[in-house]
Amino acid sequence: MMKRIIGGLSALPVLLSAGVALAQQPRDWQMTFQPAATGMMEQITWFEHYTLWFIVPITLLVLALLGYVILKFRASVNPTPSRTSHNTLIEVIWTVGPVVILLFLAVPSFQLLTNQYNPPEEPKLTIKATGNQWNWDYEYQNQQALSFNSAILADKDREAAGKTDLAAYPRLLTVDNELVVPVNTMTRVLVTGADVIHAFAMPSFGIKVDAVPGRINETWFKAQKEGLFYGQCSELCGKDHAFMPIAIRVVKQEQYDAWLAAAKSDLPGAYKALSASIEAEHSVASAAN
Ligand SMILES: [Cu+2]
Repeated sequence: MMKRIIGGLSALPVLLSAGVALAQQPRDWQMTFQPAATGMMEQITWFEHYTLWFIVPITLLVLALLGYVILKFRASVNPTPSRTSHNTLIEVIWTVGPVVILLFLAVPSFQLLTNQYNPPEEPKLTIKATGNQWNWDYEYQNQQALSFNSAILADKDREAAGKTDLAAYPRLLTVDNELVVPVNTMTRVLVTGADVIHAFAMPSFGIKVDAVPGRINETWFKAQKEGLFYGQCSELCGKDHAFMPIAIRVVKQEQYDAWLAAAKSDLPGAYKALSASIEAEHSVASAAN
């Protein structure tokens, strides 16, 4: 077991560096969050690290105290137990200490929560995501609306969709039609459900919001990195809950504009042109390396 853990740990940097060129998705033996692609996820990651600075020492302290008590006060070396039942100083310490610790946790926690509910700027793009059993409907609420369905890609359709590379298009996460958004653009997401409660979640963006039938929940993100990002429905929603992935492709503004213009009349063609444009860019980049 230990060997497997250590093996997994040593493989981590390799996996992480391999991940840079690929899509952002869960990895084998992943011990941490996925790398942040938004400022919000950076804040969440910071808060997680910060919290660990409290959790780890407290756990070690309690473990050490327990060990000390178990050894020092075991029956065999302590035949006549003390009858002490109160110690004012210790009682003050173990009341005030946790209160102070909770304050240190509460302040940044509420700050984070406030930031999540207060987008720093007006959205430039609004997308409505509707959860269905078991796929998503996306609606771009621009001057000219665009809407389409996004469902898990069946293995038999991989070839036709040009998504045979399992590293970039993994099983259970790849969809037929990705959500395409421009990089560094304030994006508002309106989330609702058509049948039962689903949840729209994108780990590397730091967003997760319930899709509740009959009401609209709102969240936002501003993706700072280009790439393909994977999330999943995160609310048990029925037998195919595990098969309604979310894929967001973050591209350059020009690529987004071209995709959007083409998508209105020819959605598959728009994706083909977008992939070609991204691939051309990558081959230029790797040639330059
Ligand atoms: Cu669902």
